[in-house]
Amino acid sequence: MPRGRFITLEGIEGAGKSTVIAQLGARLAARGLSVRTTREPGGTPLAERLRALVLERGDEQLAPEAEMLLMFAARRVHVDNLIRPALERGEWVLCDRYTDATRAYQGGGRGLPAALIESLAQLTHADVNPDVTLLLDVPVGLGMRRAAARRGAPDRFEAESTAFFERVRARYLDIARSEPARVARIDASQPLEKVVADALEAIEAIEARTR
Ligand code: Z5A
Repeated sequence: MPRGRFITLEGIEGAGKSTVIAQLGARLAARGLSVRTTREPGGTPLAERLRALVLERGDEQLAPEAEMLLMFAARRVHVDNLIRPALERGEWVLCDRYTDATRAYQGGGRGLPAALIESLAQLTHADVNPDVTLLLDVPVGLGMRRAAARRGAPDRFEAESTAFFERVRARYLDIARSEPARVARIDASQPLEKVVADALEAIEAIEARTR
């Protein structure tokens, strides 16, 4: 049984990841592929409970280090119970966020050292890394407007400043520049149909190179 493909979607809030992943999943399934869509933090019952803990705006302090460790704890549960088994069954896993989000949010946004994040990534999922990452890139103002138009009370991240999201976006763009063989930047300010078409094209281009 050939291993499936692990495809991650990344970007700041309001970039359109949830919307695009649903359409990509349907388009890939229509080609006869077995597709599993999931998200981080979360994706399994236990990891979803960790998601609720890390996103809620409580009274207690949650230091950047604690936030990062909760992200990796949820990720390990997700990898062991959903992602790795699905890939071994030959499925294509489409995941809304993965470790690039930790690099961008906890590294770029919160200022934690990149070396620390890489050593935890190695410890958590040395054998499970994305084949393709689609960075849905939008200017921060547009992402914030889209997200604000849709949500209720803001969670801990949605309450962050524009400067925070500018740092997150900048780190994502650095990752895309430094790993062009894996990461494709998609202009997600375009109409949805064009974003989905560009995403499919990027998957095909990276697949063709690695075949
Ligand atoms: N986080 C972290 O810090 N570290 C980590 O390691 C991980 C995560 C894994 C929750 O993530 C938070 O966790 C996240 C980072 C942190 N916080 N933030 N910010 P999440 O992915 O669940 O939350 P999110 O990024 O806030 O999701 P989102 O706001 O739902 O963004 P989205 O999925 O990219 O957007 P969307 O829901 O698909 O689209 C938003 C709206 O725009 C919606 O009304 C769409 O219809 C519309 N839309 C989408 N695309 C278009 C286009 N092309 N044109 C016009 N309108 C569009």
